[in-house]
Amino acid sequence: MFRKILIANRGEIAVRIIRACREMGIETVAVYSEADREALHVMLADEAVCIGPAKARDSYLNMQNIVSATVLTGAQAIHPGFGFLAENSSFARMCEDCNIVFIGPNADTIDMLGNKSTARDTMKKAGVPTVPGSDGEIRDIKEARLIAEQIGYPVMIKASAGGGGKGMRAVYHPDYMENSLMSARNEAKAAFGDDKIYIEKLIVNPKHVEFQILADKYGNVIHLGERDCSVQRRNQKLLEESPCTAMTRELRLKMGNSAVRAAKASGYVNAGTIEFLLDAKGNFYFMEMNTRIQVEHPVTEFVTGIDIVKMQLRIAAGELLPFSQEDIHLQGHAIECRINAENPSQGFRPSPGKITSLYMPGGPGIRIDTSVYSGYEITPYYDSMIAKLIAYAPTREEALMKMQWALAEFLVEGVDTNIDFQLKLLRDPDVESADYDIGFLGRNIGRLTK
Ligand code: MV4
Repeated sequence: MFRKILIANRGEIAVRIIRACREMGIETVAVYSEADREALHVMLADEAVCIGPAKARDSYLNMQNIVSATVLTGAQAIHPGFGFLAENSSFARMCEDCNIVFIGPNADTIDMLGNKSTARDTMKKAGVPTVPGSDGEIRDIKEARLIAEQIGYPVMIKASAGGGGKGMRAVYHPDYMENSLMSARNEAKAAFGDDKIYIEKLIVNPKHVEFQILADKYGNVIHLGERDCSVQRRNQKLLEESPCTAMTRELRLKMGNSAVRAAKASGYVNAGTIEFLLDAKGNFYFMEMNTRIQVEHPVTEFVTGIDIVKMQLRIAAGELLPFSQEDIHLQGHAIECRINAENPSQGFRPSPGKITSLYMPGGPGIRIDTSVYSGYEITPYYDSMIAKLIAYAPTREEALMKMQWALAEFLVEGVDTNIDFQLKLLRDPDVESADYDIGFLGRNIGRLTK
């Protein structure tokens, strides 16, 4: 096992990784920008290195400074967390070249899965259900029209280098194909410097159901069940839960097998997530594979009893998975609400500032992953998430009620938060019945932000 690792991230995930390391007797090195001098992860780590000014591109995205800090402190491995460099294959390759263990999949796997079109083709070959669509990229409008006629409208134009919805356009009629194709290419070019696109059948009102997988270096791959992440706004998740209420035993078996097959087909190692679209008839389709630990991982940790971050460290250190698929049993129900310093009634505008007073809930089945404290100054440089509140109980009804009471207890003064919005969301009949899909929030946002 590593003697010392460097955490190339900040905020609550950096604190989460430090906690896992401490319990494993691994020394920790934090990196921080000049704006994060007072940050919690800097205080909790054994060592801390300032890697640059506030702007992410000069600090948390500064590969050279991060690798230098790793070499200077004698850390054997880097945990990238999520966001920043977590899915950057050049960074993973730089670590490999400098004989530093990158805690995640190798650079080639990140490259292959980062290209949404090659990822799709890989999954298709592996027999993982994919959305009907083009074989690889679309060259011109003629080919786009042909493919769309073959699969039938409505279709979805997607950017190969994409993800997160950028460069994506739904097309409901041939007359709109040319303009949609052009605007998708322009957006993809602007966002990723790559305007390649592909086309899929549009799946109407699906759920976003993702499967957590763990894969060791010896070809052993298991899944840890699913998370329903359909409550999203502009591809930002707000609420996640496990298990997914639309899941049946046989559907979980089929989707779980597909997730494992997807990981094996991509030579995946470490923790990863396979995202599926699940339609109302129970058909599921591969959407994307995320090559990092996810924000919502605590939901899966509650229902499986497995510490996913510790598993990442053990896999990266070359250990065999200590369990097989038969050992994984989901128990109870977990719900996560993301607490953001933002103002939902003003278009979710971020609300940086000093937290003048903070009271966080607790009690049986309540977990809070956060890096804020009373007196902490939330800076405008990074994302607005200040805490993840997770509620766990034997049934979904109890978990929902526990979450509502915890949100009602949660007190943050000095900045605006989305706590009241989350409370309204949880009381919504469609959320209470779990009868929601990816369009739910878009359809109800007006009523929920009044
Ligand atoms: C889709 C889709 C419907 N049909 N693909 C959104 C970003 C990226 N993850 C892919 N996304 C979608 N791909 C087909 N063929 C709908 C979405 C989508 C979505 C997916 C999951 C969660 C939220 C979403 C919000 C808008 C669109």
